[in-house]
Amino acid sequence: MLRIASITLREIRLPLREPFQISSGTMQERRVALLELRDASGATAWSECVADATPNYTSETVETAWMAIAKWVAPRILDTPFSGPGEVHAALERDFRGHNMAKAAVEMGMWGVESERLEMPLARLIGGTREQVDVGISLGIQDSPEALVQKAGAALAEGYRKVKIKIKPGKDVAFVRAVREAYPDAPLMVDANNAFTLDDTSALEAMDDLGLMMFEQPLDWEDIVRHAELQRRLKTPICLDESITSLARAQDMVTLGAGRIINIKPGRVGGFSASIAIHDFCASHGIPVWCGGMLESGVGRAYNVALASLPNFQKPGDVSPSARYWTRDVVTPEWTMTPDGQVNVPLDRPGIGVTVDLDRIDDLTVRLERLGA
Ligand code: OSB
Ligand code: MG
Repeated sequence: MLRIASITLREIRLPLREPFQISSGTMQERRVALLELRDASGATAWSECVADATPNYTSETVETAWMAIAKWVAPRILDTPFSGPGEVHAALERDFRGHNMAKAAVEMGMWGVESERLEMPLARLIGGTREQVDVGISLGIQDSPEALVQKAGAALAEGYRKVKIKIKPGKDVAFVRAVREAYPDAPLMVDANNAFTLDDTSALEAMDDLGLMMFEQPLDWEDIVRHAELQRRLKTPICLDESITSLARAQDMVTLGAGRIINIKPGRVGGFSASIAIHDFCASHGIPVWCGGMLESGVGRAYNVALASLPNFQKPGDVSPSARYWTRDVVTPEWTMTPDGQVNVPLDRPGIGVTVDLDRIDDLTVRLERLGA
């Protein structure tokens, strides 16, 4: 029986080593909400909310997620017995609309607590089968094709198994073609974060012959139908990110042919139960999935690595090592990558596999709220 007695909610500020630019904005630092959940049995676990400062990926922000957790999500689950974390998503969906990142932070934390309570590695608790996960890098928009080629080359030399290039109109074909010419056989893909429309797909058509693994979310953040039209025009597989907010949206994608690959981010879909349901559905429909990232701290990364150990996570995930993002992470050990581009799934200890550095987190904390006993 899982019964959460308290949740301590904190916000920390973590400066990125270098700014990260996507089509809708630039991030210099991450504002991260971290949760520490405590079960009535005494088991505890940390989790992370992936909402950022501004609503330019989805509509959620740190502020909205904080409010949703404090006002609705936490009160719904605190002191409430659940037979396991698998019941939590349905309960939250029944009572509250939206706020997936807020729900996910609590729901995933409850999977974390369960893994501590049952003294199992989190990856094993959720049915993970891999001992290592393939790692890709997501490169922000660069000033010039030359700068991008240099970054891509460095990433390939480091061992990354996939290079994802952020694009937007005007910073697209020439940039991606330059990387393709420099590295003819490299596993490359692009991510537009909604920057294109069906009315002008010329850049996407021009990139259709570059041997890219996929085009990630070229069109509107909620769109399925137009992506289906676009997929009919392109041979490169479309991968949906923003549009897949639930199992139902994944089913819609398959029904309408709106994409052939899904990027699963547990925060975006409301947590692990929804992620696993989408994973299983995709497995049974021949749709490969991979684990996306939200520039998580080492806490959120632990959940992504555990999730990516499920069998249908067939392509490298955006689960880069700590040093790609931070001068110093908030967990020990920090996340590292092997020279051939893999991250080891922590299977040698119960729980999420890393320990939070509480002194460091205290130093970085800008607000704290205690919910429950
Ligand atoms: O679209 O995948 C995205 C980061 C912030 C918002 C959206 C996205 C991203 C990334 C980062 O691509 C991937 C990572 O965490 O390394
Ligand atoms: Mg994306």
